[in-house]
Amino acid sequence: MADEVVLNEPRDGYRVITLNRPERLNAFNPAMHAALRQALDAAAADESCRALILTGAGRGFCAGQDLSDRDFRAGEIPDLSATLDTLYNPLVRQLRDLPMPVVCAVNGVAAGAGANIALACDIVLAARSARFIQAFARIGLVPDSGGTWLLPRLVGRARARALALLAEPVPAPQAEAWGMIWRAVEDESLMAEAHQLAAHLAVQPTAGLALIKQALDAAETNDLDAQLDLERDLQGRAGRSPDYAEGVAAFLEKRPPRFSGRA
Ligand code: T3D
Repeated sequence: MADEVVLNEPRDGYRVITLNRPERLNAFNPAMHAALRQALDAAAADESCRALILTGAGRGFCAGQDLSDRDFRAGEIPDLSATLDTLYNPLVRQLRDLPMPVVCAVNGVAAGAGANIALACDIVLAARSARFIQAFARIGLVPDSGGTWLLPRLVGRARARALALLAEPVPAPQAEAWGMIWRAVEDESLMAEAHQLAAHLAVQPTAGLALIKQALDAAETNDLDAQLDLERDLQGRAGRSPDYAEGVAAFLEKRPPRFSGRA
């Protein structure tokens, strides 16, 4: 297991996916991209998996692209558009489209694409000692993996610009104060809190939560009129789900609901 670049651990109702190249702060190489995509595919295909935790092994969450794969001494001029097209963009799309909530447990530094992949998750918890760095400008690149889209929406235009242009680290408590992440927690309690959240989400109306994700994603580009129409359509689907009937019955019978998670 120590030589697997992504660990995929099933728990009761959810999975823990761990980036596992700690000697490089879990920087992405092609093998880690492939293993992560495969782990996400497996989770999406598993009906019993109703939430995910994404975290990193060792002292970092993810340092973005593995820069030791970029050897200019060999005369290579990498085609970074192709890397984004084939590796990072499909990964971000896959993460956003998963039919269950993803809790990102940011255990340490999250830099470059590593920061933006964390921010693309549904609920971001971070250890107080973790930091987020839009490291791209330090090496002449543009924030990718959705960073230029996500950051202004999360922290506003002024902060997004300064973060991208200065590439300064944002400590987790600051990220929480700015609304960039859900919560910064004590380092020692990070994983316990992530498990608690995932276990809670794993017994919620999963299909309904997927519709909520869909509505909030669409709201980023829809006008109010279009969003009202979408809410009508999604609510129609939610209202036909067995979990809606169960939620109402549980409320009326004054008992905890037993959600199946199905549509
Ligand atoms: O290329 C494309 O396909 C386009 C896509 C780009 C997406 C991107 O993510 S571009 C941005 C790439 N990432 C970075 O520029 C971040 C580089 N890393 C750092 O700036 C620092 O390591 C950190 C700020 C993240 C952490 O600093 P620190 O002082 O805590 O740790 P460190 O000593 O720098 O790193 C520890 C080890 O991890 C070290 O190895 P060593 O010396 O112990 O053998 C370091 O070289 C290695 N490491 C860290 N980041 C990377 C890395 N090795 C390869 N690639 C990395 N990105």
